[in-house]
Amino acid sequence: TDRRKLAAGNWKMNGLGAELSEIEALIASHGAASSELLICPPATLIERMARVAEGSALQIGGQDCHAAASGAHTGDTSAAMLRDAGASHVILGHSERRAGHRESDAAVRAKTEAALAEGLVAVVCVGETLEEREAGRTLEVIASQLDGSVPDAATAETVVIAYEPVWAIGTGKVATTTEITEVHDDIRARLVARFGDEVGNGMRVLYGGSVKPGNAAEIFAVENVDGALVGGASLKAADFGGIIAAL
Ligand code: G2H
Repeated sequence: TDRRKLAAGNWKMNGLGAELSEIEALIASHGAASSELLICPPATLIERMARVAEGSALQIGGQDCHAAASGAHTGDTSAAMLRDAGASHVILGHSERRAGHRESDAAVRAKTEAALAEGLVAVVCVGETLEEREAGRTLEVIASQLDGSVPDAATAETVVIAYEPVWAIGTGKVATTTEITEVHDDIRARLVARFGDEVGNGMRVLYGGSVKPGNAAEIFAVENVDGALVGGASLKAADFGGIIAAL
C-alpha cells in the first residue's frame, strides 16, 4: 500500500515568537515537499505559526486537547479552539501526558473522539516503558493502549498512530531497527484485524523517540514505518530538514 509519509514535529513546551524564524527557514527549504509535513508548537504559537505556514505544505497541530467542546475547564484547550487557531492536527496521549497528567487510555480515546468530531487529524501515541519492555510485555502493552485509545470511528485519513518507546524519548537512545520492525509489524497486524484491510493498511504508523537527521533514513527504511514524530530535532529547521530529506 502507498501510505504517504509524514514528518511531524512536536515542539513540546518550547518556542517563543522569535522561533518562528525556524519555521520561515523550514518553509523556504522544504515548503514544497511532496511528503506531508506537520509541526505541533505550544498552543500559544499555533495561530502565529499557522499564519507563517499559510500557502505552504506545512500543516500545524496542537499537542493536546480537552474532550469537552467548551466549559469550565481552566487552562484547557478544546479541539474547536485548536481548529479556530489554524490547527489541522492534534497529538493525543503523548507519554509525557500519560505520565505527567495521568491520562488513561479512556481519556485519550475521549479526546480523540472530540478531535475527530472537529475534523482534526489525531496523532495518537502509544509506547512501552523500559520496565514493561524488560518484563517482555511490550506488544501486550501497545495492544491494550491501541484498543483503549483509538476510537472505532478511526479511519486512515483521520488517525495517525505514533509508536514512541518511552525509554527512547529525549534520551538519545533509539530503538534498533529490529525492535522497531517487531512493534510496527504488530501494530499493523492489529490495525488490520480491527479495522479491516483498507483502513488497517492505510493508517500511518510513525516512529518517535530521538529521531535525528543521522538515524532517520535507517528508521524510514523499515517497512511499516510511515514517518516520524520528532521532538528535539524538530526545533531547528536544519535538523528537521535533514529528517524530511530522509523520508
Ligand atoms: C518523543 C519525541 C517526540 P524526542 O517524545 O514526540 O521526542 O525526539 O525529543 O525523543
